[in-house]
Amino acid sequence: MTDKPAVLVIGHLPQRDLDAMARRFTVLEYFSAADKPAFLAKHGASVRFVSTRGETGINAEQLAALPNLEIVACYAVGTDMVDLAACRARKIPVTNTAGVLTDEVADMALALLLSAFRQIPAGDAWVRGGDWAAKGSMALQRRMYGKRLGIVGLGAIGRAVAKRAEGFAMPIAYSGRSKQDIPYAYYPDPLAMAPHVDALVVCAAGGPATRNLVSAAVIAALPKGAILVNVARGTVVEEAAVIAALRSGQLGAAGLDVFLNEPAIDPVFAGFPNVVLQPHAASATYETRGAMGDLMLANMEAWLDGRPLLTPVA
Ligand code: 8YV
Repeated sequence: MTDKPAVLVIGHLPQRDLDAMARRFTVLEYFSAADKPAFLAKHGASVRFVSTRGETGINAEQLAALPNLEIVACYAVGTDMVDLAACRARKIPVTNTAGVLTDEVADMALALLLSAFRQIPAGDAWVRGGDWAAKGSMALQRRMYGKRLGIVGLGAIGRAVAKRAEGFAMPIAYSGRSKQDIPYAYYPDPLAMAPHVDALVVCAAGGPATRNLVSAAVIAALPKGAILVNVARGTVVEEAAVIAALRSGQLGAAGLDVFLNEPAIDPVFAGFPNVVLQPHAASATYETRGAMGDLMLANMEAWLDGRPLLTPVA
Protein backbone atom coordinates (compact mmCIF):
# COMPACT_ATOMS: atom_id res chain seq x y z
CA MET A 1 0.00 0.00 0.00
CA THR A 2 1.09 3.55 -0.66
CA ASP A 3 -0.27 6.87 0.47
CA LYS A 4 1.01 8.67 -2.60
CA PRO A 5 -1.89 10.10 -4.63
CA ALA A 6 -2.61 8.36 -7.92
CA VAL A 7 -2.01 10.09 -11.24
CA LEU A 8 -3.49 8.70 -14.42
CA VAL A 9 -0.97 9.36 -17.19
CA ILE A 10 -3.06 9.53 -20.35
CA GLY A 11 -0.43 10.67 -22.84
CA HIS A 12 2.96 9.02 -23.15
CA LEU A 13 5.69 10.94 -21.32
CA PRO A 14 9.49 10.73 -21.35
CA GLN A 15 10.92 8.45 -18.65
CA ARG A 16 12.52 11.45 -16.92
CA ASP A 17 9.06 12.90 -16.26
CA LEU A 18 7.56 9.59 -15.14
CA ASP A 19 10.49 9.13 -12.74
CA ALA A 20 10.13 12.65 -11.37
CA MET A 21 6.39 12.14 -10.90
CA ALA A 22 6.92 8.82 -9.12
CA ARG A 23 8.66 10.59 -6.25
CA ARG A 24 5.37 12.01 -5.00
CA PHE A 25 2.70 10.18 -6.97
CA THR A 26 1.61 6.66 -7.76
CA VAL A 27 2.00 6.65 -11.54
CA LEU A 28 -0.71 4.79 -13.47
CA GLU A 29 0.47 4.33 -17.05
CA TYR A 30 -2.85 4.43 -18.88
CA PHE A 31 -1.02 5.24 -22.12
CA SER A 32 0.56 1.78 -22.21
CA ALA A 33 -2.48 -0.21 -21.02
CA ALA A 34 -3.65 -2.68 -23.65
CA ASP A 35 -7.26 -2.69 -22.42
CA LYS A 36 -7.94 0.95 -21.55
CA PRO A 37 -11.59 0.59 -20.42
CA ALA A 38 -10.55 -2.26 -18.09
CA PHE A 39 -7.65 -0.15 -16.78
CA LEU A 40 -10.04 2.72 -16.04
CA ALA A 41 -12.58 0.43 -14.41
CA LYS A 42 -9.88 -0.99 -12.14
CA HIS A 43 -8.11 2.25 -11.16
CA GLY A 44 -10.63 5.03 -11.89
CA ALA A 45 -11.88 5.52 -8.34
CA SER A 46 -8.34 5.94 -6.95
CA VAL A 47 -7.32 8.66 -9.42
CA ARG A 48 -6.94 12.21 -8.05
CA PHE A 49 -4.64 13.61 -10.73
CA VAL A 50 -4.52 13.36 -14.52
CA SER A 51 -1.50 14.10 -16.67
CA THR A 52 -2.11 14.35 -20.39
CA ARG A 53 -0.60 15.65 -23.62
CA GLY A 54 -1.98 18.17 -26.06
CA GLU A 55 -2.78 15.43 -28.54
CA THR A 56 -4.56 13.17 -26.05
CA GLY A 57 -6.42 15.57 -23.76
CA ILE A 58 -9.24 13.97 -21.78
CA ASN A 59 -12.79 13.37 -22.96
CA ALA A 60 -16.15 13.28 -21.19
CA GLU A 61 -16.21 9.50 -20.97
CA GLN A 62 -12.78 9.32 -19.36
CA LEU A 63 -13.70 12.11 -16.95
CA ALA A 64 -16.87 10.28 -15.98
CA ALA A 65 -14.78 7.24 -15.03
CA LEU A 66 -12.78 9.33 -12.53
CA PRO A 67 -15.18 10.29 -9.72
CA ASN A 68 -12.43 11.54 -7.38
CA LEU A 69 -10.44 13.53 -9.92
CA GLU A 70 -9.12 16.84 -8.58
CA ILE A 71 -6.98 18.31 -11.37
CA VAL A 72 -5.93 17.83 -15.02
CA ALA A 73 -2.33 18.82 -15.79
CA CYS A 74 -1.42 19.17 -19.49
CA TYR A 75 2.01 18.71 -21.01
CA ALA A 76 1.11 21.30 -23.67
CA VAL A 77 -0.06 24.86 -24.06
CA GLY A 78 -3.06 23.80 -26.15
CA THR A 79 -5.94 22.27 -24.19
CA ASP A 80 -8.36 21.87 -27.09
CA MET A 81 -8.54 18.09 -26.58
CA VAL A 82 -9.57 18.53 -22.93
CA ASP A 83 -13.31 18.65 -22.28
CA LEU A 84 -13.01 21.99 -20.51
CA ALA A 85 -16.77 22.37 -20.08
CA ALA A 86 -16.99 19.05 -18.24
CA CYS A 87 -14.02 20.04 -16.05
CA ARG A 88 -15.60 23.41 -15.30
CA ALA A 89 -18.89 21.78 -14.37
CA ARG A 90 -17.06 19.65 -11.79
CA LYS A 91 -14.79 22.55 -10.71
CA ILE A 92 -11.72 20.57 -11.79
CA PRO A 93 -8.88 22.96 -12.59
CA VAL A 94 -6.82 22.44 -15.75
CA THR A 95 -3.21 23.55 -16.11
CA ASN A 96 -1.04 23.88 -19.22
CA THR A 97 2.60 24.68 -19.96
CA ALA A 98 2.13 28.21 -21.26
CA GLY A 99 5.29 30.26 -21.64
CA VAL A 100 8.00 27.62 -21.75
CA LEU A 101 7.44 26.54 -25.37
CA THR A 102 6.64 29.87 -27.03
CA ASP A 103 10.06 30.52 -28.57
CA GLU A 104 10.59 26.90 -29.57
CA VAL A 105 7.37 26.79 -31.56
CA ALA A 106 8.19 30.15 -33.14
CA ASP A 107 11.60 28.80 -34.19
CA MET A 108 9.86 25.89 -35.92
CA ALA A 109 7.46 28.25 -37.68
CA LEU A 110 10.39 30.21 -39.11
CA ALA A 111 12.22 27.02 -40.04
CA LEU A 112 9.15 25.81 -41.94
CA LEU A 113 8.71 29.20 -43.56
CA LEU A 114 12.30 29.32 -44.77
CA SER A 115 12.16 25.69 -45.84
CA ALA A 116 9.02 26.36 -47.85
CA PHE A 117 10.27 29.54 -49.54
CA ARG A 118 13.72 28.16 -50.35
CA GLN A 119 12.67 24.50 -50.72
CA ILE A 120 15.48 23.34 -48.43
CA PRO A 121 14.37 19.65 -48.29
CA ALA A 122 14.11 19.56 -52.11
CA GLY A 123 17.64 20.96 -52.31
CA ASP A 124 18.84 18.36 -49.85
CA ALA A 125 17.23 15.61 -51.96
CA TRP A 126 18.77 17.14 -55.11
CA VAL A 127 22.25 16.76 -53.63
CA ARG A 128 21.68 13.40 -51.94
CA GLY A 129 19.97 11.79 -54.91
CA GLY A 130 22.76 12.72 -57.31
CA ASP A 131 20.71 15.20 -59.38
CA TRP A 132 23.25 17.96 -58.80
CA ALA A 133 26.04 15.96 -60.44
CA ALA A 134 23.75 14.48 -63.10
CA LYS A 135 21.59 17.47 -64.03
CA GLY A 136 23.33 20.55 -62.66
CA SER A 137 21.84 23.29 -60.52
CA MET A 138 18.34 22.90 -59.18
CA ALA A 139 15.56 25.33 -60.12
CA LEU A 140 15.61 28.80 -58.61
CA GLN A 141 13.48 29.33 -55.52
CA ARG A 142 11.72 32.28 -53.97
CA ARG A 143 13.19 34.89 -51.65
CA MET A 144 11.77 35.05 -48.16
CA TYR A 145 13.18 38.24 -46.71
CA GLY A 146 11.02 41.25 -47.38
CA LYS A 147 7.92 39.19 -48.20
CA ARG A 148 4.62 40.06 -46.54
CA LEU A 149 3.72 37.80 -43.61
CA GLY A 150 0.23 37.24 -42.22
CA ILE A 151 -0.10 35.70 -38.76
CA VAL A 152 -3.40 34.07 -37.86
CA GLY A 153 -3.69 34.50 -34.10
CA LEU A 154 -1.31 36.95 -32.44
CA GLY A 155 -0.96 35.34 -29.02
CA ALA A 156 2.40 34.68 -27.37
CA ILE A 157 3.50 32.30 -30.14
CA GLY A 158 2.25 34.59 -32.92
CA ARG A 159 4.15 37.52 -31.41
CA ALA A 160 7.33 35.42 -31.14
CA VAL A 161 6.94 34.51 -34.82
CA ALA A 162 6.49 38.20 -35.70
CA LYS A 163 9.59 39.18 -33.73
CA ARG A 164 11.67 36.68 -35.67
CA ALA A 165 10.12 37.70 -39.00
CA GLU A 166 11.07 41.31 -38.33
CA GLY A 167 14.67 40.11 -38.61
CA PHE A 168 13.85 39.04 -42.17
CA ALA A 169 12.44 42.49 -42.97
CA MET A 170 8.99 41.01 -43.48
CA PRO A 171 6.07 43.47 -43.23
CA ILE A 172 3.73 41.88 -40.70
CA ALA A 173 -0.04 41.66 -40.59
CA TYR A 174 -2.17 39.70 -38.17
CA SER A 175 -5.73 38.61 -37.69
CA GLY A 176 -7.42 37.96 -34.39
CA ARG A 177 -10.38 38.78 -32.22
CA SER A 178 -9.02 42.16 -31.16
CA LYS A 179 -6.58 44.81 -32.30
CA GLN A 180 -3.45 44.94 -30.20
CA ASP A 181 -1.22 47.82 -29.24
CA ILE A 182 1.45 46.68 -31.67
CA PRO A 183 2.66 48.27 -34.92
CA TYR A 184 1.50 45.50 -37.28
CA ALA A 185 -1.40 45.73 -39.72
CA TYR A 186 -4.57 44.40 -38.11
CA TYR A 187 -7.38 42.54 -39.85
CA PRO A 188 -10.40 41.22 -37.96
CA ASP A 189 -10.29 37.91 -39.82
CA PRO A 190 -7.97 35.90 -42.08
CA LEU A 191 -10.21 36.46 -45.11
CA ALA A 192 -9.65 40.22 -44.98
CA MET A 193 -5.91 39.73 -44.48
CA ALA A 194 -5.30 37.06 -47.13
CA PRO A 195 -5.00 39.28 -50.25
CA HIS A 196 -2.32 41.38 -48.53
CA VAL A 197 0.21 38.68 -47.62
CA ASP A 198 2.63 36.35 -49.39
CA ALA A 199 2.73 33.80 -46.58
CA LEU A 200 0.35 32.82 -43.82
CA VAL A 201 1.51 31.37 -40.51
CA VAL A 202 -1.25 29.80 -38.42
CA CYS A 203 -0.74 30.25 -34.67
CA ALA A 204 -4.32 30.37 -33.35
CA ALA A 205 -5.39 28.04 -30.55
CA GLY A 206 -7.37 24.98 -31.59
CA GLY A 207 -10.90 24.10 -30.52
CA PRO A 208 -14.44 24.68 -31.78
CA ALA A 209 -14.04 28.48 -32.00
CA THR A 210 -11.27 28.24 -34.60
CA ARG A 211 -12.33 25.15 -36.56
CA ASN A 212 -11.65 25.77 -40.27
CA LEU A 213 -10.76 29.41 -39.52
CA VAL A 214 -8.36 29.21 -42.46
CA SER A 215 -11.14 28.14 -44.81
CA ALA A 216 -11.23 27.39 -48.52
CA ALA A 217 -12.30 31.01 -49.04
CA VAL A 218 -9.26 32.31 -47.14
CA ILE A 219 -6.91 30.13 -49.16
CA ALA A 220 -8.55 31.27 -52.40
CA ALA A 221 -8.11 34.91 -51.35
CA LEU A 222 -4.31 34.55 -50.98
CA PRO A 223 -2.18 35.64 -53.93
CA LYS A 224 -1.55 32.67 -56.24
CA GLY A 225 1.47 30.67 -55.11
CA ALA A 226 1.30 31.85 -51.48
CA ILE A 227 2.87 29.83 -48.70
CA LEU A 228 1.04 28.30 -45.74
CA VAL A 229 2.67 27.30 -42.47
CA ASN A 230 0.70 25.65 -39.66
CA VAL A 231 2.16 25.21 -36.16
CA ALA A 232 -1.22 25.47 -34.40
CA ARG A 233 -3.66 22.58 -34.84
CA GLY A 234 -4.84 20.66 -37.89
CA THR A 235 -8.39 21.68 -37.08
CA VAL A 236 -7.69 25.39 -37.61
CA VAL A 237 -7.26 24.96 -41.38
CA GLU A 238 -9.68 23.38 -43.81
CA GLU A 239 -7.37 20.54 -44.74
CA ALA A 240 -9.22 19.42 -47.86
CA ALA A 241 -8.92 22.98 -49.19
CA VAL A 242 -5.17 22.99 -48.46
CA ILE A 243 -4.76 19.79 -50.44
CA ALA A 244 -6.83 21.13 -53.34
CA ALA A 245 -4.83 24.39 -53.36
CA LEU A 246 -1.51 22.53 -53.37
CA ARG A 247 -2.76 20.50 -56.33
CA SER A 248 -3.89 23.58 -58.26
CA GLY A 249 -0.85 25.70 -57.43
CA GLN A 250 -2.96 28.25 -55.53
CA LEU A 251 -0.62 27.37 -52.65
CA GLY A 252 2.95 27.37 -53.91
CA ALA A 253 4.37 25.53 -50.92
CA ALA A 254 3.56 24.68 -47.33
CA GLY A 255 5.23 23.84 -44.05
CA LEU A 256 3.04 21.71 -41.81
CA ASP A 257 3.70 20.53 -38.26
CA VAL A 258 0.09 19.67 -37.42
CA PHE A 259 -2.68 17.77 -39.21
CA LEU A 260 -6.06 16.17 -38.84
CA ASN A 261 -5.92 12.58 -37.56
CA GLU A 262 -2.36 12.63 -36.23
CA PRO A 263 -0.29 10.53 -36.54
CA ALA A 264 -2.21 8.69 -39.28
CA ILE A 265 -2.36 11.78 -41.48
CA ASP A 266 -3.73 11.96 -45.00
CA PRO A 267 -1.06 10.14 -47.07
CA VAL A 268 -1.54 12.59 -49.92
CA PHE A 269 0.76 15.06 -48.10
CA ALA A 270 3.77 12.81 -48.59
CA GLY A 271 3.33 13.10 -52.34
CA PHE A 272 3.81 16.88 -52.51
CA PRO A 273 7.51 17.65 -53.08
CA ASN A 274 6.94 21.30 -52.19
CA VAL A 275 5.46 20.58 -48.75
CA VAL A 276 7.74 20.34 -45.73
CA LEU A 277 6.33 17.96 -43.13
CA GLN A 278 7.02 17.68 -39.42
CA PRO A 279 5.56 15.15 -36.94
CA HIS A 280 3.94 17.68 -34.54
CA ALA A 281 7.42 18.48 -33.28
CA ALA A 282 7.50 22.25 -32.83
CA SER A 283 8.13 21.99 -29.08
CA ALA A 284 10.16 18.80 -29.33
CA THR A 285 13.63 19.72 -28.10
CA TYR A 286 15.30 18.30 -25.02
CA GLU A 287 15.34 21.75 -23.47
CA THR A 288 11.71 22.67 -24.03
CA ARG A 289 10.19 19.26 -23.39
CA GLY A 290 12.21 19.19 -20.15
CA ALA A 291 10.79 22.56 -19.16
CA MET A 292 7.28 21.40 -20.06
CA GLY A 293 7.63 18.29 -17.91
CA ASP A 294 8.97 20.36 -15.00
CA LEU A 295 6.14 22.89 -15.25
CA MET A 296 3.45 20.23 -15.49
CA LEU A 297 4.82 18.52 -12.38
CA ALA A 298 5.21 21.85 -10.56
CA ASN A 299 1.50 22.48 -11.11
CA MET A 300 0.62 19.02 -9.77
CA GLU A 301 2.82 19.50 -6.71
CA ALA A 302 1.42 22.96 -6.10
CA TRP A 303 -2.06 21.44 -5.97
CA LEU A 304 -0.90 18.64 -3.70
CA ASP A 305 0.71 21.12 -1.32
CA GLY A 306 -2.18 23.59 -1.37
CA ARG A 307 -0.21 26.30 -3.14
CA PRO A 308 -1.55 28.41 -6.05
CA LEU A 309 -1.31 26.79 -9.49
CA LEU A 310 1.45 28.21 -11.70
CA THR A 311 -0.27 28.10 -15.09
CA PRO A 312 -4.00 27.47 -14.73
CA VAL A 313 -6.13 27.58 -17.86
CA ALA A 314 -8.93 30.12 -17.59
C1 8YV B 1 3.16 19.28 -28.00
C2 8YV B 1 1.49 21.17 -28.39
O1 8YV B 1 3.55 18.62 -29.16
O2 8YV B 1 1.81 22.56 -26.55
C3 8YV B 1 1.03 22.16 -27.39
O3 8YV B 1 -0.13 22.55 -27.44
O4 8YV B 1 0.79 20.81 -29.27
C4 8YV B 1 2.87 20.67 -28.32
O5 8YV B 1 3.71 21.41 -27.54
C5 8YV B 1 2.28 18.38 -27.31
O6 8YV B 1 1.19 18.86 -26.68
C6 8YV B 1 3.08 17.49 -26.41
O7 8YV B 1 2.28 16.46 -26.12
